[in-house]
Amino acid sequence: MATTTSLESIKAQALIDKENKYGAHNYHPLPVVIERGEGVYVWDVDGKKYFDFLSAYSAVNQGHCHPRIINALKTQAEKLTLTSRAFHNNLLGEAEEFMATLFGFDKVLMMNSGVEAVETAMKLTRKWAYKVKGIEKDKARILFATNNFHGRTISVVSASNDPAARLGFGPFLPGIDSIPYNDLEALEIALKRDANIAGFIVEPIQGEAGVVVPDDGYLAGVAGLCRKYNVLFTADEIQTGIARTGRLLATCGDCSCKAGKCDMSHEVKPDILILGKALSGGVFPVSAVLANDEIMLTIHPGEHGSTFGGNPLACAVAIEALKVVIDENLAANAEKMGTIFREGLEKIAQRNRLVTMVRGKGLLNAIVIDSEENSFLAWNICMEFRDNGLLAKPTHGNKIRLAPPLVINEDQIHEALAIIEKSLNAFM
Ligand code: IF1
Repeated sequence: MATTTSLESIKAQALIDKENKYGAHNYHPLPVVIERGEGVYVWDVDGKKYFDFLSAYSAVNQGHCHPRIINALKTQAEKLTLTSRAFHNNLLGEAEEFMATLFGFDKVLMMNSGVEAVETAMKLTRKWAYKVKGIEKDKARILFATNNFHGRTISVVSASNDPAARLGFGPFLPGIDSIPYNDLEALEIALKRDANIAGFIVEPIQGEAGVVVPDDGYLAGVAGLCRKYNVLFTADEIQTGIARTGRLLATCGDCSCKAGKCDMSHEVKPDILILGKALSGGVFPVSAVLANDEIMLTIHPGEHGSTFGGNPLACAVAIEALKVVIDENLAANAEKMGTIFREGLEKIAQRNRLVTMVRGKGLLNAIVIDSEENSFLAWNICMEFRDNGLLAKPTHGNKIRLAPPLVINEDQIHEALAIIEKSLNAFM
């Protein structure tokens, strides 16, 4: 991949060189070295300020270093950080109650990274299949959508069809099938054909695929079909959840849970809900799996867990991060700012033929650039964004994800749109 390094300072270049020398080469970052963040902004090591339009892949929905979340972290860090689950801690029950009530499930299982929560959902799906659904030992299958992204462990990349994620990592986990995304007919055919299917795990919007928003009614259709065939519907809301798409969850309908306290009348209620990323406001790795008793209680002591899962620091941070989302009405702001932002992007697309498509929901958006997936154009556009004070990253070659922290205001949206247009015009 082309790396334009001409504009880096000597200081930044030295830090990049150090990473290259001592770090594994499992990433290809945009050449910018960030050392500070506040709200929608980050600053590099030379003091240059940028709009952050990646938000650490939607982990810093509440904005960088939100004072309330940092305060919760600091206060708890001075008191107790880790007990392991060999003992109880005074915050785990609090955090579980808060999340269970807010999202409308009986129980919560806390983990750390997103992919661990996906693995947890897979284990729950299998356990439920054997203990409740009555599938014969070792016969349970889990269905995924093609072009999914659920994380990087071997069992989770077993469900991926991205060659880069899989090549050289086989053999893969058996018992996995996939069907096209946004295709209810394919789902029903698969469910009808094989009674050993235990669950369907799907993203409400496919993030890595380039912010692919399914048709209206797709998720409701998924929920309905899963119910009809007695199959667990798992929504991976690691990226779409926590107000990112303009609702508390992308699977929320127009229910009355805007102020918290889910009334369980979700338009599309998954059987298993997976959260991560912004569950901690990007302050600390925290993930969680939510489900009702019939599913969650199939796992018994000794069958699953994690040293750090549910630690008091994570609990304190997650509770505060969720309270911030509610108190600051971030879902409503994401909806409103997202609409203004997409309107602005559509206008840019009318004036600049490099933008062939604008898509997204709330503040999870992407533009498609008129180039081949393997061209450097989108990368070079992101370099121009950087030079003009905005950070974003291409996905799948020719798509650029645009997802600022949800605390962004209207003036900032217009300022960012001006940077985006100016940068795109440099390539005309
Ligand atoms: C990276 C993508 C985003 C996720 C969903 C599970 C996970 C993710 C829906 C795993 C993680 C991240 C990981 C990050 C890139 C990023 C990403 F482009 F790869 F797809 F956000 F769009 N489910 N997504 O989006 O969570 O274990 O990472 O905590 O660098 O791999 P994790």
